[in-house]
Amino acid sequence: MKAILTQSLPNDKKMRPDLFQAPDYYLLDELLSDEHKMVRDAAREWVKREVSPIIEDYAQKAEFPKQIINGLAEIGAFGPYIPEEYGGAGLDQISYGLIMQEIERGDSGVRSTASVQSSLVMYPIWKYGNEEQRMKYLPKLASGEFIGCFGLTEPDHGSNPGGMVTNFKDKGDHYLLNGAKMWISNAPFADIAVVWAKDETGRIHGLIVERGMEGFTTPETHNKWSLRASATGELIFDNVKVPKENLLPNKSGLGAPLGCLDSARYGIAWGAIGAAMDCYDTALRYAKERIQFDKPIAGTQLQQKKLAEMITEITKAQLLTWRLGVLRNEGKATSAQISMAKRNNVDMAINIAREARQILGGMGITGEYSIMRHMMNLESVITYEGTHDIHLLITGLDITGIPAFK
Ligand code: TGC
Ligand code: FAD
Repeated sequence: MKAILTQSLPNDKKMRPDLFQAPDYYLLDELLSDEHKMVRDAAREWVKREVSPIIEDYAQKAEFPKQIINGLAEIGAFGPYIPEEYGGAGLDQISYGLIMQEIERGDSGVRSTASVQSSLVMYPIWKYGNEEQRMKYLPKLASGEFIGCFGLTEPDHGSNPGGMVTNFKDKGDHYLLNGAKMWISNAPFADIAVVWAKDETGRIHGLIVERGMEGFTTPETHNKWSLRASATGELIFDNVKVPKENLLPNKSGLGAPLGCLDSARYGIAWGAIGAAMDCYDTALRYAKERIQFDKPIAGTQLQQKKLAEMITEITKAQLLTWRLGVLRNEGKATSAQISMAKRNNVDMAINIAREARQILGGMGITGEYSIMRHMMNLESVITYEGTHDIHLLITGLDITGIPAFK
């Protein structure tokens, strides 16, 4: 192998050239429309051109590459399924999924930024906001002029967001917001935050909080080993005066934020396939080139077992997710079906990343290849938007009718 060659390159060129070839073992392209393929291919090319060459460097620096925001907007990653009248791309759920797959093939942190913007910020404004709020925020979010974040999780309420303590009081001409959110993607540089808080009766509502409001701060969370190219932070509300017109009027209760999660979890189910495909493709190419004991390691039964199981799991996940996309297009997908796909696909991807890393031996731990970065990223993906355990309990509840959370 010529592994040593890239060591003399500047930091921003340290990752190997992106030679990605997408696996399609069951000819799933035949299930896609021309529009799906066009949207997917545009995102794929953009990731190759704009993300792959720089992402390792940004992950090493633990910095979000802000220069890609315009490109994300151009490929339709901000509001893929939001109607065009609000600046969205007006695409269907399969196209949305394919965009997330391609972006996460590059990096889960970049997909996070797109997921949060689309499903956790634009979606609630579109679905739960009034027309004035839609016109004020959605076009700017779609173009990337505004970046948003979503504040649900609190220091003492992660898996159980219904216990949140962040609250607001009606002060006549405004609301007074107090509390704190943590682990919030995009928080350090977001222009607006969709924040979930309880009113004086304990009912949960969404509020749009804008950067610059007095008492609102967004300290960055440092020292992450995962999602290093995504900015994570806290949202602190210290007597923040929120104008009354910033309350999302059309839905309240815990079901409102959870409804946004359905859309984001669906995107993650597709995204995880992208990360898995990249790990598989990298490992397959490496195994065919790497010679040990006078033959390619791809010619050994042990490595073939790993590769064969990877492509099997990817193919199963592709089929599951495509079907889920069809159900979502028909308005028939349930939250529990989405949980199953998120849980299965992220678990599939993390296992593939671990196996692929082993196929690369020592080279697998370096930043010359994407695998270790995917593996570390997926530790967040398996935790956020509902942990692996919580999604299992959601399936358990769905099939037995008995909640086992408490
Ligand atoms: P429960 O009593 O079951 O439900 C309360 C109300 O919500 C409704 N509901 C849903 N509605 C829409 N979509 C869903 N997926 C829903 N799940 C439940 C439910 O019908 C009920 O409505 P109503 O009208 O009867 O009041 O609530 P619970 O308190 O028992 O909790 C259930 C549980 C544990 C499943 C839920 O709290 C949960 O999903 N916990 C996980 C929390 C989570 O996923 N947090 C994610 C934070 S955001 C994030 O991680 C972003 S990362 C982004 C990135 O960087 O990509
Ligand atoms: P906990 O809820 O404390 O869970 C700890 C462990 O206990 C887990 O293994 C869990 O599965 C298990 N557990 C919990 N309850 C049960 C139960 N009833 N039965 C069995 N086991 C249980 N949140 C946002 O609101 N917005 C964001 O943008 C956002 N971005 C994030 C970005 C990153 C990088 C990370 C890491 C998190 C992000 N989150 C965000 C928060 C994320 O959603 C939470 O971390 C997640 O919901 C889990 O909450 P927790 O970390 O408090 O873990």
